Amino acid sequence: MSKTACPLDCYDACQIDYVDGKIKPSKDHRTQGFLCAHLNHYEKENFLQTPSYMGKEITQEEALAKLIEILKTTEPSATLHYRGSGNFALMQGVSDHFFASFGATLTEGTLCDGAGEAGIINGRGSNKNMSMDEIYKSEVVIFWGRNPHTSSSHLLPSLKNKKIIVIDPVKTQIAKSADLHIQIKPHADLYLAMLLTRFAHINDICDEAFLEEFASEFEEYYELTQGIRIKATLAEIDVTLGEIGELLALVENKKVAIVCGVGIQKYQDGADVMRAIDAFGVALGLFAKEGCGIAYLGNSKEGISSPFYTQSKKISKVNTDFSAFETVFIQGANPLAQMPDTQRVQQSLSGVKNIIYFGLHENETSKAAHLVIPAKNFLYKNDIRTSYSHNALHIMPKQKETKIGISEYDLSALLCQTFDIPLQSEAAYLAHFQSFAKKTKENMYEISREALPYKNGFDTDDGEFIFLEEFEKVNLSDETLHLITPKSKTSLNSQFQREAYVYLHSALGFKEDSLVDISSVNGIITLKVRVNNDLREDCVLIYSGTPGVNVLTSSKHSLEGLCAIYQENRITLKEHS
Ligand SMILES: Nc1nc2c(c(=O)[nH]1)N[C@H]1C(S)=C(S)[C@@H](COP(=O)(O)OP(=O)(O)OC[C@H]3O[C@@H](n4cnc5c(=O)[nH]c(N)nc54)[C@H](O)[C@@H]3O)O[C@H]1N2
Ligand SMILES: Nc1nc2c(c(=O)[nH]1)N[C@H]1C(S)=C(S)[C@@H](COP(=O)(O)OP(=O)(O)OC[C@H]3O[C@@H](n4cnc5c(=O)[nH]c(N)nc54)[C@H](O)[C@@H]3O)O[C@H]1N2
Ligand code: SF4
Ligand SMILES: [Mo]
Repeated sequence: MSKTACPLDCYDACQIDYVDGKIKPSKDHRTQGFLCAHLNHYEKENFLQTPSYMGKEITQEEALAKLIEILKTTEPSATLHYRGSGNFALMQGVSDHFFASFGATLTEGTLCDGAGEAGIINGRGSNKNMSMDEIYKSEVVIFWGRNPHTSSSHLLPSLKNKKIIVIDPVKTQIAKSADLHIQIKPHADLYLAMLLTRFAHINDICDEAFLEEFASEFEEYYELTQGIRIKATLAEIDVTLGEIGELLALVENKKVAIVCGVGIQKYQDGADVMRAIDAFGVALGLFAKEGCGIAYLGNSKEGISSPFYTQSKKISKVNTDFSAFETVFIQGANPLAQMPDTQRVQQSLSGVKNIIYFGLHENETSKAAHLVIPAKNFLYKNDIRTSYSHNALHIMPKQKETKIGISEYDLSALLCQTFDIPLQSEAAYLAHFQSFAKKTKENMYEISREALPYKNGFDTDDGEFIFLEEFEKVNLSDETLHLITPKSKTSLNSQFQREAYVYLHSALGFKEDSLVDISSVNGIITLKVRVNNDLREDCVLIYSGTPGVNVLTSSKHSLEGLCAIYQENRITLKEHS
């Protein structure tokens, strides 16, 4: 038996026992003896088997020779390395080292969590996450724009004896059994967070000692919350005073975890939304106390320095101008499905002379690529994995050999050798990453991070939390519909079993299986309807990974955090004729 870890882009980062050629769940306290369906079916997946050039199958040697020829005949300044936003283990970064040293352009920004992270850093000075291990110790868990049955299933067993609050426009599976579900209007969380803070103060349940020590500007912030008209705002965001009272009664004097997901921040002002939620946590004094805190999608590389050279010109991952390059090398990403504003992406890629796709699966991007190079999956290469929701570091040794595909390290080593760029051995890089963790038990390594961050105050200049001083008014009018585009249970973004439907409340009048034209300012798509009354009447739900969904989304950035804003655009519907 050998220990390894799930390589998929998921909060849980489960540990695996590889036994007799089979993937089995580890019994460690986080994985708890079960893996989700993605990994249980992993080895039956359709992985890319053969490299191809211009649609014709070629050998691995020919593919690598072609890659070298392309790079030799393109100016480095006309070469772009586009790597995905997902967290697929640390050795993915080795190709950044080659491309940056070569003089290519790399990308910055994110399709994922950047707006929320910017909000956290604006308030606290850094992004130190509440780990899953602390959530286990909480008495009350608030799932705020996070869907644990889909994206954090390993939190579920620990929830049995806790009070559960859900703030989500969708009646998710966890909402159905929660003690309180606030089925809020999308994009209304900043108002709710500010009103909760205001009523926490009025009801006298704030942690005054904590505020005095670490958040002395709280009075000014309270005044800002007083600028919100209560009755009109509650009506606008579709929350009642009763729900606010119930929430505050549930959290009073309890160990509370506020578990936020990316759902709250897919908007231009996503940073401010997160910061207002953080401020509510500050008011309750949820920092540096066991079982208390605010969990978000943490930085999986917190406390780990990169051994790779990455200094280069960088352009945004959100609205990348591919057309400015002659050669685009795409790794671990499917931008033609997952980037916002698909029509723009298609246009921008259409004139690129050499599109190279380096990934595991066939998808929209591999089909548009001139040169396709299959990667090796985690069972056939050495790697190391960290998580964005806990502090484990999992070593992922190669389990078996294959002639199919090439690892990120081997590809980079070949390119570095060809272009005379220094590169350390694979073992040296793996040892570098491992040096940031301590062995705690047989086969368990933990990164040296504080269990209860911010014990000595926030990481701001004076150790105090910095509250929002102003905020943009959000247009929540009901003339058009809100797009909700969350994660699907059956796919991991565009990998695995992808969804193909638009989900609508029956009050919108569309019949099951009918076709509907869905439009936004960016484009129009047609999808089959699934009627679902767990949605609000003002929402249109299309899961991430659904082919076509990003025709509807905007390639503008969040105001802070260089992040995509998948839910900013409003939607109109028409029966397809
Ligand atoms: N099965 C599965 N697991 C995954 C993934 C996957 O594709 N499939 N993707 C992985 C990745 S890349 C990520 S980033 C994580 C993200 O996983 P999560 O953080 O859970 O993010 P989402 O599923 O996008 O959204 C979570 C919830 O936010 C709600 N929501 C949407 N808009 C709003 C809003 O305005 N306000 C509030 N309060 N709630 C809102 C949605 O209804 C949804 O229930 O999941 C990872 N895990
Ligand atoms: N509408 C909408 N769009 C979204 C989102 C949303 O919620 N709604 N979510 C956004 C978010 S949070 C994210 S993170 C992005 C994700 O979007 P992408 O980063 O494009 O991720 P995936 O769709 O998961 O595609 C992953 C690709 O990486 C390849 N791959 C997997 N493992 C490896 C490996 O080990 N090596 C190599 N070389 N390749 C590998 C797979 O074959 C696949 O092609 O999508 C974003 N787009
Ligand atoms: S829950 Fe997440 S980490 Fe665990 S097996 Fe599934 S995809 Fe992998
Ligand atoms: Mo993500």
